[in-house]
Amino acid sequence: AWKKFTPKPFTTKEEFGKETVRHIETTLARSLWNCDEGAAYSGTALAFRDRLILDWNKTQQNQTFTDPKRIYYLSLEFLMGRALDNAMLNVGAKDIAREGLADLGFRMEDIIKQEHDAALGNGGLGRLAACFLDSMASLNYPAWGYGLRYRYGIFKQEIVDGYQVEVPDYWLDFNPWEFPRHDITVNIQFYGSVRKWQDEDGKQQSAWENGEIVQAVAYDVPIPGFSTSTTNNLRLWSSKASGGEFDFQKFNSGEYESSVADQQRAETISAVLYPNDNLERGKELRLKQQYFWCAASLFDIVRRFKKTKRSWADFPNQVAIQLNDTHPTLAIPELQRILVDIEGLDWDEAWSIVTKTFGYTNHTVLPEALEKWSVPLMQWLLPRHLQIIYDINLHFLQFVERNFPKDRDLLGRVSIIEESQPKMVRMAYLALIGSHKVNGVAELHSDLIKTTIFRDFVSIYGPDKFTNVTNGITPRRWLHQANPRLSDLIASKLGGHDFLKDLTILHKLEQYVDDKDFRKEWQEIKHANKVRLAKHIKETQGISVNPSALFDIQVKRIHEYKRQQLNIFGVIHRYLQLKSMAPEERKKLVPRVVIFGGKAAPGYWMAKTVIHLINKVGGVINNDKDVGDLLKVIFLEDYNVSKAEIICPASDISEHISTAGTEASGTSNMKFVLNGGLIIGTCDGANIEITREIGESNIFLFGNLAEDVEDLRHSHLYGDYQLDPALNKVFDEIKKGTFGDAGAFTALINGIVEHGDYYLVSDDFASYCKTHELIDEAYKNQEEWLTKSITSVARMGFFSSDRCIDEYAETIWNIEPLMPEKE
Ligand code: DL6
Repeated sequence: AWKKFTPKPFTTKEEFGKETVRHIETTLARSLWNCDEGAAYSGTALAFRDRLILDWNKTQQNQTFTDPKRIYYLSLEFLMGRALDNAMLNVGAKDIAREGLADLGFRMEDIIKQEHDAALGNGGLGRLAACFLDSMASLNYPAWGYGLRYRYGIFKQEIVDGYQVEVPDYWLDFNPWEFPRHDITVNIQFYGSVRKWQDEDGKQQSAWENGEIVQAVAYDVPIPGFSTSTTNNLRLWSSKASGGEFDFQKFNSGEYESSVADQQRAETISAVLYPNDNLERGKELRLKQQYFWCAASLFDIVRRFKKTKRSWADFPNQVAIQLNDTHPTLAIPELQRILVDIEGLDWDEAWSIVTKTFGYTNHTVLPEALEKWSVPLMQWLLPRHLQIIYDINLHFLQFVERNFPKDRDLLGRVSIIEESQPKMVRMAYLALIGSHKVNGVAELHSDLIKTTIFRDFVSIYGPDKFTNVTNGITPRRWLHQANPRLSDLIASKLGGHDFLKDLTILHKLEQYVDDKDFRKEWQEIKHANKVRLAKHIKETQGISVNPSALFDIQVKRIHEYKRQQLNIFGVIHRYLQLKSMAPEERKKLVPRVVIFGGKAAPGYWMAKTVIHLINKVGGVINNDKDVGDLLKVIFLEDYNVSKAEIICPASDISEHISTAGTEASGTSNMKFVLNGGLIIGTCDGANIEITREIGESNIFLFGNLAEDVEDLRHSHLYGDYQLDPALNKVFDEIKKGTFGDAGAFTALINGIVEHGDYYLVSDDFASYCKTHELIDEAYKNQEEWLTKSITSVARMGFFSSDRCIDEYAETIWNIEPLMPEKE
């Protein structure tokens, strides 16, 4: 049914060409003879953007007139990647554009590469938000994303001498995908004081006054749905000094420097994305960013609601707000402030609206990632919000006391305020208390939050407040766009590309698992994708790799819990074994290319040490004549979304090897399997559900289980700790200086040998290496491997972000799709 609503954006290549040339000549003021790939990209992007805007306008108009309940997705990160390819595929005119560009003398692939990634996120959490935007638009949900328009996205990573070096990512030189809305601004207040008084009815009133004002300016990014004209909006806020460029009064009175400084200070708020993944640092500017974005977004949401003239009680029937992690938690006291201080509602009435409006998604159980803000900082920056938080806490603790009168300790444990020095505001508790639903992002993770960080709250609210929504990925970007040949092969068997709208249809592929031609083509596609990656490696790293070798890939943020160190120790172990073999024996080995990619947070020294070790090991192994093609180690510089689109289709095996219980879900595991790669993984996050869907025989699981982790950690510290002997040999080799300055890796080794091996590297090492041997054996049987690959893809239907968004819509947001108006 969706098809009939979909007007094609360009029906002929001539029409596309005309529009593109018009933009090159007029919008860009370039003459055609001087049109390079950059200009051709810009012209193409602008031509597509025009079409998106028409759909965007219609969608927004339709939403305004119909006034359905909307979902607002608040995320401090949106890791969008490139937009042009996505826009062309979603509106369905890529082939026409390809022909039109060819007529102008350009190759589509070269034009797509001109675009700078929009990298406004760190990793999985930000990319999940981007997949959700795609799904919400594709499923016609009336949805808006709200985020920050960082001037600098996640840093660019360079590897110099084996070390990570960070380079700023200024991405806004030319960004055709955003629309500045200079008419949509919000004044945001910081600092100041709270005035309290009693009104004529004796009611206590509060006003937040005398603060410093910064202006939020809206930038809108159209989000096209796939094969539908629904085009939603992502609104990103940019900060600006209030009252224009700079203070003219100061300027005129000779205070030029200070007037410019004020302007710069205001603009700093949206300047940079904090580059931490699963780690909170408690920096004042970060808290400012959070409030700035929450306040601007809520003002906008409330303004839109008020235009409908509905009563406040209707607010939760019209508005659902999802908090992507605790970063937007300040939206809770902010809405309460708007309702009580500005709109004059009673506290209880307001609080009932607030809690019905918000839902909170937790993305981690790692203690170092749980946000806390110091009370003195909050008092200084947001004095009224701190009072409101204290009042929320008071009401909540009174409720707990009534229900658990004999449990004094419980009050301290669940209080929003941690009684430390200084006192801290526990943001996860505030998010939980202010929301009607709390969800984790994979089954194990959703279970774990109930037994660990939120255990007491399950007793207080009962289990129904907690739910699970297992993550998903958009098959449009992660199959159709990243792996067009595989998408087309699947379509040729399933009678078209409908599976991109309903991924469960993939199950029909199992019928073809024995079809010889189909199998052959499947294998050829995988090989071609490996050749494409090998070419990228040669161009960027200067290293030749054999595309017939087994490609073993681990790409994700570098973090001790994700255990890239386990992988590189495993590589060293393989290398030592290989070196100890006679040449004839070596011939029997399966050649491997082990590929790493990912950024370490700039201040995360241990993660940077792991990158350094990988590069040093690569330097030795890749140049060892005994090894030749049997083992290569590659560290791909500056991993990002557009590189992931080349990498994911090219794996034979990918690694998802976190210590059990630490990876909330993981989503690259889904991307790799959907592209026909098998995985080696621990029983962690979504690996567990992937196993259930695709079958145990199609995945290589290893390692200790989450339920045993605590005991093992305890035994390391207090029991008889035995280091794995093979791992010990690996350490001896590092200590000998085989991979350069041994001192550089002392802390990494000591963390395992002397400081309790928190991430259980030694406990899992034997089972990890053994499982890699099984992988080598399995890879020798290419026919069976191929069967596993096809079967796994056929069973991946569950992991579409469309399923995930439908679950949120039904169980948390209570919203319905709004079909686009008929043409
Ligand atoms: O839910 C998206 C993603 C999960 O797939 C990862 O497993 C999880 O580590 C990540 N969590 C975070 C949370 N930290 N912060 N900030 O990024 O979420």
